[in-house]
Amino acid sequence: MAEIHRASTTAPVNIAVIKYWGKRDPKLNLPTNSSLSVTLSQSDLRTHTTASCSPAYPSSDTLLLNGSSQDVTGARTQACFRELRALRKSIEDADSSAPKLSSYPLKIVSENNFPTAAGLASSAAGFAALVRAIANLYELPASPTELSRIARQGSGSACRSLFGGYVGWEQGAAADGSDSVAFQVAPASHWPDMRALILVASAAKKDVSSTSGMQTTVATSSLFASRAAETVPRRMKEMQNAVQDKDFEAFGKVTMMDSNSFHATCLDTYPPIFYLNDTSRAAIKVVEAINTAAGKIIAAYTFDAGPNAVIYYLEENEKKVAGLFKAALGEKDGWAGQRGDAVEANGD
Ligand code: 2P0
Repeated sequence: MAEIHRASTTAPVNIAVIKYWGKRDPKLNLPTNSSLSVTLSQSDLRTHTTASCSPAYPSSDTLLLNGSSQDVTGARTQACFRELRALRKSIEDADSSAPKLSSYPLKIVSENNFPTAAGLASSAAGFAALVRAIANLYELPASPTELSRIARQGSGSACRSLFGGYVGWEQGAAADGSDSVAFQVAPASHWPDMRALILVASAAKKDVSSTSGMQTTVATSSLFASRAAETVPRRMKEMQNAVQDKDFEAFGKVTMMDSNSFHATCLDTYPPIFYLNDTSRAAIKVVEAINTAAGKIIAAYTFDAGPNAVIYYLEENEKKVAGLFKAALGEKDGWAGQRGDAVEANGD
């Protein structure tokens, strides 16, 4: 029987507190601004991926996501496969006894335990897991930084899911994208009492995909240029300082203001893009009420390309934030909550 080589990994969802929105190079997923995220790692917000290859497999590569067959002929998936195969090929060229895995068809099987394409960064965890599973299969000595450069080509935000804790993505300047990689701002252990409450307002697929939405924003929004050139560079520094100093008030304020700024550029896009809905706005009001009652910022909301809210808070304020949220929104508004910690990415 022909041999089958196999490796598995998991990758966590990351939720940006400084948002990536806009590409200067759509082919390589090179962004118009740097971004910063917190890696969430509750057990049910991960992608689990097994990569295998065998000379006995049918001739083309395959990808199964949550049991359904996916197209792998797209340029992004192909870019990841091509880069990983080239790295494997260099191992095989240097060592004639190494199995010729790079020439075998790949079979990728992935499972998400959260709504796909509903603004919960499914593509981030998905491409991060795909790239690391194949890197493990090929026994590549690649660093997380190197893997982040490859995963970025699958989906921009995926590069941030190769690290744990607090993670930046440097926009870089090189035309080939070699310096557009993720870096760890701080491990989760640096600020371990950070918590995230995920409020799922809708698990439906979003109307406007991030990829097309951000291209329309770059082409039409007049707010966008100042966000990319001035607002985000300033906030990247403020956010890194807030994380280093474990200053929740600064972290929370920048998080909320950057979410607002991102959604303002969406509204400023023509035709406008509406990701927030009435339920999202109700969540913003609850956060404002919590912070007003506390006399300081103890909760911070952020929204990605969809209506679902992520609320960051510190463990010491669990009752005041998560407790109050459940009481205020309850079941009637259709929110489903999930609690998570900021933890390390899987390092395997
Ligand atoms: C982020 N988002 O920083 C921002 C905030 C959505 C809003 O990264 O085209 O799926 O695959 O590079 O990574 C969503 O964009 O876009 C995203 P592509 P991606 O998390």
